[in-house]
Amino acid sequence: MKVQVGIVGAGPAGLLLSHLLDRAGIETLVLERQSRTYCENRVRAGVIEQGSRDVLIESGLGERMKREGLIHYGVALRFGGRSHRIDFAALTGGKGITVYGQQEIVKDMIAARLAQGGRIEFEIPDVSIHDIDSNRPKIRYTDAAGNPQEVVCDFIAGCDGYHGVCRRSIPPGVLTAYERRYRFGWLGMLAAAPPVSDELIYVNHPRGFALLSMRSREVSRIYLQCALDEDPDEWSDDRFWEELDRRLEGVDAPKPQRGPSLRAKDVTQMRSWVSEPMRYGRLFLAGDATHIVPPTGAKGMNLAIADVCVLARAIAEYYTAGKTELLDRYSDICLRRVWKAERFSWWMTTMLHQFDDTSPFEKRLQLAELDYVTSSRAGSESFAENYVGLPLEYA
Ligand code: RFL
Ligand code: PHB
Repeated sequence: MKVQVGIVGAGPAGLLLSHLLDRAGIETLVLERQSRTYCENRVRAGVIEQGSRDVLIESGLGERMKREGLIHYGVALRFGGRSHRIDFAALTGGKGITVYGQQEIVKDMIAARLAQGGRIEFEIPDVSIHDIDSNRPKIRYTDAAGNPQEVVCDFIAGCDGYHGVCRRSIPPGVLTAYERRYRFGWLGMLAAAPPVSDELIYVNHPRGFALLSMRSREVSRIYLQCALDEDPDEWSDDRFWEELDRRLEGVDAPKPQRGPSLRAKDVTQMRSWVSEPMRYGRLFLAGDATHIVPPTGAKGMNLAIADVCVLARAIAEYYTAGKTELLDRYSDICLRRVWKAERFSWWMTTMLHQFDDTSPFEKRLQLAELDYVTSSRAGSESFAENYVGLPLEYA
């Protein structure tokens, strides 16, 4: 079998790449380890940057997001017992973010691909990639009927997340990894409870960070800073809500309306990690397969979207004009944006969480930083510009 671009992974990166290439008349095959149901129900990101929203709408994937997504023009940073609103619209010339679940985007993308005759094969457990440093890279796997398959590609896109096979198929010594791990996690709850506020609230409290987000006007998504080895089963709904109330104490303390969990609580590890370069031979890595940010800045899926926008354009330029310049610069172009998002996510994580090894001096600095960000025009402008998303660059 032959296909122009073989894509490993049907997360936001792989699906959007397949969609964008299809619009440029380029044929793809997407291979995914998990089932369609699993991919469509994995609760992860919730915040879509202005630029990602624009890409989804321009490429014809935004209809349901436009109807059901909630547009927010600000967030609150809460510390010292008070909330401080950052007004994105005023600070960024009218930009905002859209709150719309990643699994809804994934559903929309899968539906669009299949409606257009796109090929996605789910539940493929044994993808392997070969000859990536040649002009005829290959993907081998066993299809659903149990038949071994070999697909010869012009290019392979590794969109298979942190635990995927693609990055691990690059010979040792080629990649350099930069990493920072945090000694805490986020305990997440999805609850049938109306959000306490129209916008997200990020909380710095001596008992630990909290984030009040949402999925709709009826469903809240809330996170509490927790230990890395926290056992979610030890958290009843009541215990979770009580702890949240403690972290919201103070003047004008929001009083969330409680509701039952809609699914098991989960613990997310916090990590900053970049593997460079994002390309080896005819293998191009995108999204979580090549960089991870802690979720505090809400950047992971947005970076995945930005990567594949550049990659789709570079591959299209190869087929239409026979040029490889953009492909050759893919990694450099993406990494500039990746590192700025790494910086912002690390900075927000550092500013908002309790660290077990910080001195009283550093704790005061953290509060001074929050005070600066919320009271100075320059401070809040920089926060707002990064949160709504830096411009997508193609050169
Ligand atoms: P994904 O979504 O992990 O998709 C990779 C796909 O590859 C498949 N796969 C394989 N397929 C075939 N063969 C193999 N060997 C394979 N190995 C893996 C996997 O099954 C999967 O379907 O990566 P992608 O597409 O790069 O997308 C990245 C985003 O999913 C991720 O960055 C975000 O979820 C991060 N994130 C957030 N990002 C935002 O932009 N805004 C947010 O508000 C936000 N909040 C979050 C988040 C991530 C979180 N968690 C759980 C880590 C909140 C949380 C709690
Ligand atoms: C979410 O709604 O899941 C969410 C929102 C903002 C973040 C991270 C996660 O920074």
